[in-house]
Amino acid sequence: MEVENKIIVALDLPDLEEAMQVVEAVREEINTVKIGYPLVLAQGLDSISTIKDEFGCQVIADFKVADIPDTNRKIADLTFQAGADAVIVQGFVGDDSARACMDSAHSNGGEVFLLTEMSHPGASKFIQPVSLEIAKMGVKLGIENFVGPSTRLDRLEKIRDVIGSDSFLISPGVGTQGGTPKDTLTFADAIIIGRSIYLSEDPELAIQSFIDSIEV
Ligand code: NUP
Repeated sequence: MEVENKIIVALDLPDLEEAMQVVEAVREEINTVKIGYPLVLAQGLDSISTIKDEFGCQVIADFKVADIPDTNRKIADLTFQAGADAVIVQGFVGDDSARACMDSAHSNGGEVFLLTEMSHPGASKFIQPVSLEIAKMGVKLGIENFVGPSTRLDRLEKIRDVIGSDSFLISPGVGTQGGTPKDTLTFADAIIIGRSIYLSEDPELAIQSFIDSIEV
């Protein structure tokens, strides 16, 4: 995926107006936002096109799709038809489930991000032991976009080694979860930042200070 800027803003707000205000504040610095369940469950799937139409930015739908292939296909079709440019898919459900999302992406002109290892502490128990296998599966399937944790750089490095330098890797966990932008960008192509921006009193200043910390 082409993400012009190194920061993707996560909009985990249940209020569309507030989410739009955050995008407005950071619009000069980003071309891609990530929308997940908090916003679409509260405001509907139309939030995707509302934000795209207003700001002309790309939208990654963070639905962590993790079902049987047939249901995955339906979820991905609805997500792309709602205007999403990409959808995040869980890898642990297996290659057939991931492939169903890829088929949908192909038919709808969208892209798939494969989630390898998650960033929260609990991910170390069940996902971490298989995350490199998940990454390998993604490469074998021909997936080009991956998600990996900024909170465990040793793991992010290993994921990068598996997916290779040509794959596109985005990394959540920067800021509130403890990851740092510059270190994460040693291995990732872009970082995802949510609360540290959208809960800030001044999201524009908050993103600017992240950008400054990348540039030093
Ligand atoms: O492993 C993951 N960790 C993670 O935080 C995979 C994700 N998709 N996310 C998402 O990234 C999470 O749901 C949230 O939308 C964003 C991080 O937000 P924050 O911790 O910066 O507020």
